[in-house]
Amino acid sequence: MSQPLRNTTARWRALDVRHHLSPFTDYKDLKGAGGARIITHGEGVWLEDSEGARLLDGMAGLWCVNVGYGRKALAEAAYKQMLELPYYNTFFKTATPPPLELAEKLAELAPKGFNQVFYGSSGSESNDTVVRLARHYWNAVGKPEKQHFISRTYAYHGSTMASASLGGMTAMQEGFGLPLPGFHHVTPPYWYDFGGALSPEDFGIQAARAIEEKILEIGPEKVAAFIGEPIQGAGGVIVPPSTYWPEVQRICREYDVLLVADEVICGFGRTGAWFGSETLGIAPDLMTTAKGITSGYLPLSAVLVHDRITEALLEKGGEFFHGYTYSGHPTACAVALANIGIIEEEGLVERVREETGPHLQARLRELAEHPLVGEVRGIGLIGAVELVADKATRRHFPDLGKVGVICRDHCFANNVILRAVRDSIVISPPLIITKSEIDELVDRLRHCIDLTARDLGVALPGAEA
Ligand code: PXG
Repeated sequence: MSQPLRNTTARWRALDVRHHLSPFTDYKDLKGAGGARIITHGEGVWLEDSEGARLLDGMAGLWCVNVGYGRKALAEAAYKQMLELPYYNTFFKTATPPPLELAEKLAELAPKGFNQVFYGSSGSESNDTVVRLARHYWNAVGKPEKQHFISRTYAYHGSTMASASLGGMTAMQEGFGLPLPGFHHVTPPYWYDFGGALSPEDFGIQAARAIEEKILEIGPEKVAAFIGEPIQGAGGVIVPPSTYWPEVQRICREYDVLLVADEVICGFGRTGAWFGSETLGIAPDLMTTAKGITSGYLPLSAVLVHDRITEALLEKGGEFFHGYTYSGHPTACAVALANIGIIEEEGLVERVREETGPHLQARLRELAEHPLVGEVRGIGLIGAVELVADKATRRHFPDLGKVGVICRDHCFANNVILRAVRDSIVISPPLIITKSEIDELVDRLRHCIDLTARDLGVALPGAEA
């Protein structure tokens, strides 16, 4: 007989130590510290831990809980669908209604020409699908040698073997036999670190031309696609200079290279448009989405495919030997429909574009005066504050990443959840955040940057010596 559960923090943390391997974790470190902080409840932008502390979630979970926590409509959509038909596959000439209804909705929301959708359960899966789909496409149109992919340093496209190959995180590749053959990386459009003496605009062109050089090095006849997030999220919220994407677009067209926008973070309202491609002026051939499509309530992802591609596939693709048990999962798709319904009814995309996005960006830019802050960047409800040793020369602290963690830990201790990427603090709150909650978030962040400065012995104006 099973024992009744004793729901205590001590028990859960002990279970975490004894039985649980969490992602992206140094086990000795976490288990040595007695296990994870246990989060038990959520409402709006607020989380609660097992000790009753309230935390302001400045990261929307992991860049995904766009409509915030505690949405009954999403639970009800899942409940209803589970009773009707929790699961059935879409493999063998069957389908269920929710993925079809959702596909129509996605085609309506997406830029013109994205009329077909391929489902998965995560951003990683969707990017694996992109690799297969792009190669399938080039096989279909009689260019089977077009197999290579170009991406960027600091890109994050997932953690499966192919999506981590697309990604540009060396720690995820070294020692894992990655990247797989045929995956190449170029400089990201990260002016602060890579721009040197160039203006951001000139650097944007230079960073785009790095793609052109790579295409020519590999041979245009061998390059299948270039993939990029409109704004690189997990790479540190890298907002490209305005000159970058138009030049990338030109290059991809010129060399007949597919352009893939990874919208896993930027999609579903984060930048103040349904898709980051619209905000950044990109006209891609394929778009990967996940996270915000269900606001994280259930796992779901979708590759949106432009007619340019599907026309060839429908005509001469033959069977596409690819798919997942949960491709088009009816319950996940029903939740996605309800989630999109909320985003529409509450006008969240417009609110991010016109009200909360500009407010967050203005409040964050006030931090640029701080002695520790080298740059503030962002659009809509995604942003980053870069902490540096010397503002004038854009010099980082030695041991890059250490100061970011100090600041992030202060945030956590002060009940605001933000992430550190190298020495940038990144911000991506639920889209329902109010202006006063944004004020609270930025005020707490400023306090934590002050605490970080104090730890580093950096003098603050107005503070006693
Ligand atoms: N593309 C992008 C742009 C992402 O941000 C993925 C693909 C992969 O999605 P899945 O669902 O397979 O995780 C992501 C995921 C972080 C962090 O530390 C970011 C992500 C995942 C885990 C951690 O910021 N992004």
